[in-house]
Amino acid sequence: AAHRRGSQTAIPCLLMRGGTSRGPFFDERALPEDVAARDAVLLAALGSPDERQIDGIGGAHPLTSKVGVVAPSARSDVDIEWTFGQVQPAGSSVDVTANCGNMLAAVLPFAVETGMIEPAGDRTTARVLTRNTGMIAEITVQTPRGTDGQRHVEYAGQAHIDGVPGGSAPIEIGFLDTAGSVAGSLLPTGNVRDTVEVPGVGQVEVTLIDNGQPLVVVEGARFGATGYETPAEIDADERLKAEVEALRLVCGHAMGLGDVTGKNYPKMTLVAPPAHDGSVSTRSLIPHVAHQSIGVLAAVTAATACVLEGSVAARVAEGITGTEPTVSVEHPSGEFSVTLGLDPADPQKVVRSALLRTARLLMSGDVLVPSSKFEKE
Ligand code: NQM
Repeated sequence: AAHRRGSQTAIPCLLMRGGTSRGPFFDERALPEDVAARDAVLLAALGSPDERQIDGIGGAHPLTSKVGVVAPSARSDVDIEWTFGQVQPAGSSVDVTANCGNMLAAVLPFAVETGMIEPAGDRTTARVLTRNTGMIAEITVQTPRGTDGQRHVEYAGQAHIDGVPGGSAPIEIGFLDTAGSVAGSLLPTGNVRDTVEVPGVGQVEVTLIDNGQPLVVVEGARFGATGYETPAEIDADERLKAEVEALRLVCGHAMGLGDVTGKNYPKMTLVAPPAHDGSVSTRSLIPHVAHQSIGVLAAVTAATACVLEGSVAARVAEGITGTEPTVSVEHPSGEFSVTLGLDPADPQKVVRSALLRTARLLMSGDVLVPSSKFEKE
């Protein structure tokens, strides 16, 4: 449990990489119950608000300014629950609205590490509820016996995900029912493709879609981008970012999300024909900074867009066939393969998705916050 250490409060914490994201994970019971007090502690732990997060353990980028709060579940259909928190480094709020499939990959390892879940054999499978959206994922991690005869989470292995150097043990993730996570339905406007009028830009064709992550899918070419830029090139292109943000604000209203000026969603996905052997090329803004690869549910949603006839993504995607297509979503550091399960009776309907992630426990101990933050309750 949390305890005093001089003028600070020490809170048990595991620092973990989940997929291509990183952040501290907590047992919910070690944090203040009151949400405002909890958020003050999480912000202090990361060092926000501050662009550099110099007074905390955040990594000064949206992908490394994330937290996970995990708890056992009382539900019979779920083994473990967690809340994902997104903090913009310079921001002063913890956004618990949307999904994060990268941080999700570290939740079951955290639960085994902390004794919330007993390893069941060489492989341990659990159903994990993301409270943000109600999404349930079935996740399998490797839990072989160690030299001490006990079962531990295995982190070492040969599985590679682009965006993370080297190999790791595979973590298998399966999703059902991810449609409408934040926007309420898969196609919140009811259309596979819309034309919106954007101030200063003109008419733009978009696909507004949410199969786990609310996305605006648009051709990079519409903004004079090739769609193959590096994240640094996108981050440096003020004109491109301003036009994409203008589009985002219009699409926020069209998607029923209201004024999204201060919100972390929808994310922007610039698509182009595949540049390598993949199905489609993507560049993501999350929403103001370029993603180094692509989010997990963002990849699921982009892949889903690719199979919907008439969508902006389907127009540039190549080589997707069958009722269980593996869609290779290209991104700035490689590709992300998502296997979609299509309804055989309606191949325009995606009913499940499966993919591979990895994770690693990086540090185990206490994170320290000024006690004035912890006792704000
Ligand atoms: O879409 C970044 C990430 C994410 C979210 C973001 C994610 C997902 O890569 O499931 O994983 O889109 O802000 O961690």
